[in-house]
Amino acid sequence: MKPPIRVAVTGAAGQISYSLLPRIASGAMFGPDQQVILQLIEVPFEKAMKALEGVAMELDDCAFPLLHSMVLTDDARVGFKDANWCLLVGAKPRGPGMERADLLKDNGKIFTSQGAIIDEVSAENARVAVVGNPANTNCMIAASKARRLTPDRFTAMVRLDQNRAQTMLAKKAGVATTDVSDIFIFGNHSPTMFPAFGHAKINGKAATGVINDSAWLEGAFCESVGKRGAAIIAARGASSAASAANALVDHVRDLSTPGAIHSIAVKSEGLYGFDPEVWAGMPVKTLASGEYEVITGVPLDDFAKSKIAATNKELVDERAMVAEMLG
Ligand code: NAX
Repeated sequence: MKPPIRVAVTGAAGQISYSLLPRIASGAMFGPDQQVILQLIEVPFEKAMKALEGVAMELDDCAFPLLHSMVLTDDARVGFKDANWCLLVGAKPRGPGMERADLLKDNGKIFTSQGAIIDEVSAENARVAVVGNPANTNCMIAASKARRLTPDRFTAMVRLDQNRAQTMLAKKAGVATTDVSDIFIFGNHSPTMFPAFGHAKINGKAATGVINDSAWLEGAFCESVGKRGAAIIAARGASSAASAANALVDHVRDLSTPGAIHSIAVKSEGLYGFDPEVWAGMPVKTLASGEYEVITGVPLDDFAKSKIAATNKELVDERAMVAEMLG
């Protein structure tokens, strides 16, 4: 058994965390020989902290062999102290009649503060994964507050979009999800993101050839991946939770698995036509060193370029709306 690592989770009493925390404690995220200390962070309200106590009681009742201990706190300085991974799930939801700009600003305040505190108190080389929406821009804001941790330590989650796209391609082709590979997500975690089907493979062959329906790929497929979150809300009466938790398990596990090829949102550095300063979904490969590199040279046709231009514009607009919070 490896010595325990510290995993901080914000929004720990929320619905995604309710699915996420048992997966972390059972070893799905860090492997079957990695003990974890869960540092669970909530807002300083009695209702939230009481709910968090209930979640911790249930985790205790699972008697997970890998769960070393838990810290329950409404103080981010305590929650992020010496954390090896900071999973930023908590965010302010969009209320009725709320403008996107207000949502960006309200969440910007949370991620400004959390980015600075993480930089100050987390472990050497800590990693941050942002789920709370608008995830890409929240991640950019948090990273902009860091002086010690480098921008590559800050990633946002687009893996749910990748997983959704993978299953939709598999269903269309009548194959197993494991037969589909190399489906990458470019851009924002929002309906503008682009699932780059042109590069996807089904049993090693070009998905475009196997499916042979470009109208579906460019139309219903892209639209369904982009609007899947809204479809879940319409059906379930609540936003994606188990699938979002599962995607975060995949995101973190693949960032710790040398050779894994997957999509994460990272600082673009100008690749694939994105503004250099925004955090955009990109294909990456995890290296033996534990770092990752963006996979370059994915060919993009005019359709792909136009989709990337649209999602880039949204990211640039979001950046402009929170400009005064950066740096
Ligand atoms: P819930 O509203 O169930 O839970 C959020 C929790 O975060 C609440 O318990 C709240 O008290 C807590 N919280 C709020 N501000 C906090 C802060 N400053 N510090 C600590 N805790 C804080 O939402 P849930 O369904 O769990 O979703 C969480 C976030 O994930 C939302 O922003 C949601 O939009 C986002 N999602 C992102 C996805 C992605 O793929 N990137 C997909 C799923 C989800 O929509």
